[in-house]
Amino acid sequence: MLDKPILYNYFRSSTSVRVRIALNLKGIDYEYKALHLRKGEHQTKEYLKINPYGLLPAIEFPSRMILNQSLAILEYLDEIYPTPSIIPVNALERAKVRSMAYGIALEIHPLNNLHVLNYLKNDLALDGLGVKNWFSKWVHKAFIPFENVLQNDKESGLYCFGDTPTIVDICLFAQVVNNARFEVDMTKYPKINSIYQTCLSHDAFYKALPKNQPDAE
Ligand SMILES: N[C@@H](CCC(=O)N[C@@H](CS)C(=O)NCC(=O)O)C(=O)O
Repeated sequence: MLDKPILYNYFRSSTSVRVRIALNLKGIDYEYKALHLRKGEHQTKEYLKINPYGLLPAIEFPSRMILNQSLAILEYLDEIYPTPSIIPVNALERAKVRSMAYGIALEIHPLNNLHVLNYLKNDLALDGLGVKNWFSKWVHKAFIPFENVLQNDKESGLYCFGDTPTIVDICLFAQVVNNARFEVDMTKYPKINSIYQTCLSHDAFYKALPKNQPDAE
């Protein structure tokens, strides 16, 4: 038996940021196991035994059960450690929060993942500016309607859904953090920016930032 969960992750990985926030929110102590994405440490034989898809993060629980896919991990953590909850209890509200989180996690992240950007650079010979434009394009495509929804939704408050953090804020925060590296123009998103600032002032989010991790460069 391990004495605490092991999080296989990388300081800059936005899907790792998501899981770190949830662990912090729920006060779960964990071992930080860093794998360097740029050095390909997520593709070693050893790590492929942990996550056969070769993606970060993965979490190994004291029982030795291993989970990958950040959203599945967030949902599992919320079921096992329900307080504070990051997904509402009411079925319709749960669906709404999931739908908003997926609007970021499924519509932006997969298009802007490291292996996609590497393919654009190495196989399609896109230069640095081209890659940045690609990255921004998919962010804006989802952020424009997302901002609009937040501005008109009576349920949005200090956070995307009400006044406490949910999986939507977790996904949004991680995405906004990632946007900075690609110089995405964030001037048109006042509500997103205000929620990001609220998150930033929350310890659980702040501690999950790339710069606060042991492998930060
Ligand atoms: N849908 C997965 C995506 C995981 C993922 O793609 N993680 C990125 C880091 S943010 C990764 O490992 N990329 C490695 C690569 O693209 O080669 C999740 O939410 O966990």
